[in-house]
Amino acid sequence: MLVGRGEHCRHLLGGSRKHDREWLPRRRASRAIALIGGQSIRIGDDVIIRERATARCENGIFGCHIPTLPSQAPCRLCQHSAVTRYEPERLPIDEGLARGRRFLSHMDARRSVRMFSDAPVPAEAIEIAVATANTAPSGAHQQPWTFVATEDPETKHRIRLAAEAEERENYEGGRLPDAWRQAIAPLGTSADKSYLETVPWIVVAFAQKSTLMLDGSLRKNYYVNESVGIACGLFITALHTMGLATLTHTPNPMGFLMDIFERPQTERPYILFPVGYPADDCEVPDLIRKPLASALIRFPT
Ligand code: IYR
Repeated sequence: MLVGRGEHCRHLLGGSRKHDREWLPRRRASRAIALIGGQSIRIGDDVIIRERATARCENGIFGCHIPTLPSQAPCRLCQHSAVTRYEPERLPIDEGLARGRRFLSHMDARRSVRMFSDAPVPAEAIEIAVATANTAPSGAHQQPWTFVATEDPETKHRIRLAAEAEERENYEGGRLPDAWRQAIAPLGTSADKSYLETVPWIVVAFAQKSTLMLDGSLRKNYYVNESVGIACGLFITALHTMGLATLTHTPNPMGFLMDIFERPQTERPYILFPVGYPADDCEVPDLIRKPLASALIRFPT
């Protein structure tokens, strides 16, 4: 019995070209799922165990887990239960506030960077950042994101050329409307995107408008923008926590990323993240954040 196109299996196997144009019999597909369970990222036992359970669960597949309602029975295959206790650490109020203040000051020190060092960044840092993004809440827990990471110089070169071609149209070809050009003028940006080749990693977040399921059906996803946006925020936060820098880069239109990364038509490029350490002489625009009074309004006043 055939279960889906090769495109889908490539998705499950994390880019294996071997299965690109094949239809796989169900037996092979099951092995693929088990393999994913076996290959789970090594960031603590907890993650490994949960990835394995999800991969085998009949209620959902790798990256596509559908939560069951409390009234529904646990999964017959892995006994993944419908509900579980949630008991986060209950902090004394002062301790919670102290942690919050420390976290705020940590995040307030983050800046978007365009001047990167070429110093290597271990693959595990990318795995940690994507695993953090993967904790994001999402519409119907559909987790409609794919993060594709490359450290391949040839791929980074192709991305730079394509991004600069689009940006030349934006900056020099008059594609950016005047008001937009004025809004970004203080940032001093241009069509030069040489940092795309300096950085050790480029990570692109793709949004899944729909997800191809193992049985070949197409599942429509809900609140895709909100979900992927939150995941990207967590990704940036994790990078910053590891002392790494990035930039939320959108060299629009970004269709070239679909071709370069061979993504299925169910996805669209969402944000391109160059990832690395800031250059030793890194400078950033001297921005001021708007005051809390402009960001937070208490109602009624
Ligand atoms: N994508 C272009 C232009 C640009 C757009 C915005 I909105 C910015 O905040 C900065 C730049 C570029 O990356 O240069």
